[in-house]
This record gives sequence, structure tokens and C-alpha cells, in this order.
Amino acid sequence: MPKTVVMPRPIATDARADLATTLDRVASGHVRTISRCISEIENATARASELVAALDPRAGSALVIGVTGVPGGGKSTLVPELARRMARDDRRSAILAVDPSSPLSGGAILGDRIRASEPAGSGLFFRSVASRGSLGGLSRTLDDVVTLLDAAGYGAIVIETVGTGQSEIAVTRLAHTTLLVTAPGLGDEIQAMKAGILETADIIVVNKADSDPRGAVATAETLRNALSFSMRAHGLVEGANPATADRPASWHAPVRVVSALKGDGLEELVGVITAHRDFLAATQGFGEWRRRRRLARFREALRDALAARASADHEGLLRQAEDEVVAGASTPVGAATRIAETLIKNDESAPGRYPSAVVSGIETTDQGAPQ
Ligand SMILES: Nc1nc2c(ncn2[C@@H]2O[C@H](COP(=O)(O)OP(=O)(O)O)[C@@H](O)[C@H]2O)c(=O)[nH]1
Ligand SMILES: [Mg+2]
Repeated sequence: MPKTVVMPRPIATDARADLATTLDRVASGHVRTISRCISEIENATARASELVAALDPRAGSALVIGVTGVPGGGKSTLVPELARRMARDDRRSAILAVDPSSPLSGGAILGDRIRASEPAGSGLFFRSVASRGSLGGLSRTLDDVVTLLDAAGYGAIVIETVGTGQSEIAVTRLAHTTLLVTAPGLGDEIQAMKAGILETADIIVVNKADSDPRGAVATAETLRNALSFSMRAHGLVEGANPATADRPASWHAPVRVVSALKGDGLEELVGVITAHRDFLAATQGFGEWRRRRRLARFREALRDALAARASADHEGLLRQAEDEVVAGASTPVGAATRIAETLIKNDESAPGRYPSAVVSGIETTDQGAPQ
């Protein structure tokens, strides 16, 4: 019998067929495929970028809700309750928790809570997303995961932060509607006011009304007063204010008292989220959000691409610039700018070569810069 030589199939065709299958599965809401794609996005594989690029045109109809607030307020308890109420027959809800297993998050792990409480087949998708260090890493990952889930047909995507600055910023940027969750006795409302966090929230939730009803009402009153000073002076109300002859339409964060545990006030809270969505729709807020998000993603991707190119092709130049920056011979920003310029010039003229004149240019131009 002749020996059969097994020729490897052309990788490109294979990969494309595989990509097409994956895309179909994602579009049809195949949960395991979606989960696997999220892992690829987290690990920033080359295929992940292709996937997200291919899914991008199919995304754009999900409502993204960010849930922020200090640990202990009840975010993890509230999020599945909200997600469940936001789901419609044909539009399931997805929950993303930012790195809930990290020591930063503390407290209970959201995933365990849902797995324990969610009946099989309820259609709620849950996934935690690892932040892997930098803020850039987290916002990139979240952005792509939201595109994936959106394209997969989830109508509402609820993201819980871990209550740290980094994840709050990343999530607030991504979310159409940001909820700030607090509870009586946490004492964080004053801090939230000082840090300007209140202003970034579209809806304020005072949770745990069941265990301390009077405290919850008092906390809500404190927050309302802090928020509504100028609002009342101008005769505006909580929620949506239509445009008038001398004022554009505006939204003022409503404060709602709820019990995530008992379910009190949650239908009303969903009503406020829906009202905010309608406000965004009526004021071109979705278009503006989409524009900002796409531009931010583009700028990040550009930075990534340049940085990847620099470290892959221009290692020596980078090292030298780093040494100069550390030694104080170049300013960090000055050296980075010149490296970028060098890369571009170099690509245009003689790819792969780095004229030493350019490098010594970095050395000399920044002499005397503040150290
Ligand atoms: N009494 C009461 N306890 C709550 C409520 N919501 C959450 N909790 C409890 O508060 C603690 C922190 O809740 P968790 O959802 O983990 O808060 P997170 O850190 O913001 O995610 C847990 O022990 C919850 O059971 C509520 O509405 N009422
Ligand atoms: Mg939590």
C-alpha cells in the first residue's frame, strides 16, 4: 500500500472557514462560542481582532448599562435582578462583571451568585472579564466584548464594576446609562460628591431600603440635595427635561430607593432606565455615544498598533530611548514623539534601518529639559 502523504490544508482557507462558522454561531447566540470568543478577546489574539471587525457591522442595537459604586452597596445583587427585568422574549440580557475574582473586588463573586440563583434556560448570559493590568487593556477588552455581545443579539448588556477608579472610567465610557449604587451607612455619598462621581451617573440608586428604610430615604435626600441645587433653581425636574426656546433638552439623574434583595422599587428603576434610553434616542444621544466610543477605540487601536510595531521592529531604538528617558537625557514625551516620527520616516525611506543621526538627535534635543 502506497504511503499517503498528508498535505497540510492551506491555513488561510481553513482559518476563514473557521471564522465564518464562528461568526454564524455568535450571530445565532451560541453561548459556548460567545464565551470562547470572549476569552480570545481577553487574550488579544489575532483572530479576536478579525472576529470583532467582522461583527462590528452587526452591532449597534444593544442598550449598555454600567453599574458602579463602592463595594458592599449591592451591585452584584442588583445586576442580575435588573438584567432579568430588562430581558424580552426575543432579546436576552448579558451580564459582564469586571474581574470579580481579583482581590480588588472583595466580597461575593457575582458569577457564583448568579449560577446559584439562575434557573437553567433563563437566557441570562454571565461572564466575568479580566482587566489584565492597565486601564487601556480593560477598556479595550470591554469595548470588544460589548461589540461581540451586541452582535450576538443581547438587548441589554449590564456591566458591574469593582468600584475602583479604573474600571469605573472604562465602564462609564462604554455605557449608555450609568447607575451609581449606594446604601445607607456606607458613608460614601460625601466622597462621591467630592470626587465628582455623582456627575457621571445617569441614575442614582440607594439600595437596602429593606434593612434601613429611614436611612435609605435620608441618604436619597442628601444625594438629591447635592444634585439638584442648580436644577431646582432653573425649574428643571429629575429625569428628562424637553428642550425649550432658551435651553437644550437635559437629563438630571433621578435618585431611586430600592431593595435589590426584596425586589422593591426595581420595576420603577427599570422604568427610569427606559426613560433615559428614550431621552438618548430623542436627543441623538446614541449617535453621539457611538461616535465617541468609536473614536476612543480607534485611538487606542492606533496606539496599540504603533507600540506593537515599535517593539517588534525597533527594539534597539526603543531601548536606547528608554535609557535616555531614565537618565534624564530625554523627556518621556519628547522621546516618544521622536520615536513615532522616526518610525514613520523610517518606514517611508528605508524600512528596518535606524539612522544613528536620528537617535543622537533624541539625545541632544532634549538636553536641559526639567529632570
Ligand atoms: N438587606 C439588604 N442587603 C443587601 C441588599 N442588596 C445587597 N445586600 C447585601 O449586601 C452585601 C453586599 O452586596 P453585593 O451585591 O455583593 O455588593 P457589591 O459589592 O456592590 O457587589 C451582601 O451581603 C448582600 O447580600 C438589599 O437590598 N438589602
Ligand atoms: Mg460585586
